[in-house]
Amino acid sequence: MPKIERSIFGMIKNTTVERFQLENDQGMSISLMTYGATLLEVVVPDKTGRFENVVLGCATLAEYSAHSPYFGATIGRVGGRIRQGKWLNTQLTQNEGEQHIHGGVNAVSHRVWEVLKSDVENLSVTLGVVSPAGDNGYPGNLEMTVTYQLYADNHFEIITTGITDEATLFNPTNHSYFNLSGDLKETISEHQLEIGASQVALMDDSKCPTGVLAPVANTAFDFQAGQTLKAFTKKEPQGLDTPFPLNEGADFAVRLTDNVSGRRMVIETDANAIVVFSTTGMNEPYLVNGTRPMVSELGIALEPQQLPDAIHHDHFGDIVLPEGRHKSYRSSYRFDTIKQKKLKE
Ligand code: FUC
Repeated sequence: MPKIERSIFGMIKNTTVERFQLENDQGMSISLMTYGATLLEVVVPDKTGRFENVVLGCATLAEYSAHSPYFGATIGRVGGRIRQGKWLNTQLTQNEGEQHIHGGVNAVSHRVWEVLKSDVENLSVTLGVVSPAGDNGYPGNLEMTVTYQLYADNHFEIITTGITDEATLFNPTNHSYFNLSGDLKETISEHQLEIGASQVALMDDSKCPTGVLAPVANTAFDFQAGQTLKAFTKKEPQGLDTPFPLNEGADFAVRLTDNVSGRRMVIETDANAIVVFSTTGMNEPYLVNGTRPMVSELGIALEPQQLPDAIHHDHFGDIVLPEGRHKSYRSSYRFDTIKQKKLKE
């Protein structure tokens, strides 16, 4: 029987943070918490049927609030960088050099969300938060919700909505880092990465897009037929921290495959881009999932969102949320395994 287990994950400033674990009939589960509407765990079988976790996280709430690089967090109001934190006459918090990033300081990724609904019939949990007018400089009281829903066929969806009482910016994302080896056995260097993008957004030294969308053909950034991260970093040693505009009508945004465990994940989204961050060079002293220190390429963040800094480039899509208009984004994460090679008889 599908089930939802509700428990207490921890306390932050006298507020209780709850954890929900959703499990389907096949034994796949996802866990999330009310702090940052964060995805904590995704447990899926490998090709031999072994269930293991395939996302990066922290063992405790204290670690999430102290140093998590947005592991699994819901990011809002706007994911990625906004050049100089400027939108017309509005000045947003400049929290990365001169730029604004990931909604600013103590944004919704670092707040405790309210539980709006836990529905065992549909295996879904909906959380909500209000970002008050003036939050990190943004106008309008913005009401956000995030719904996590797990399906019987081993896919889950994240639906994020927003509504405001004064025009504001809205471009949320989920910032999960994946590692399909299972329980962080290997890094992701040998994972095969396919991206449904014939173009890539060029960036300057500030990591903000210049506005140019360049063809990937005959460059290292061509992931259309798939390549391992290792093959990519041979050509581009700094790794990926890169927005890819998705091809219209593409079957998928991203397909990630680990040949060793046989696990495969396909992301589909109605956002127009995927930001890929390969954690290359990210060696940190803290433990991931309470088990091993953060090392380069321990996980890959795949962030479905409208192209970053869209507000400064008309062809990047519209992220202005007008007063009273309800906006919703949906991303789906589908898991299966590739067939085991037939052994000769
Ligand atoms: C991604 C990147 C940033 C940053 C953050 C933790 O979204 O674009 O560079 O390191 O994650």
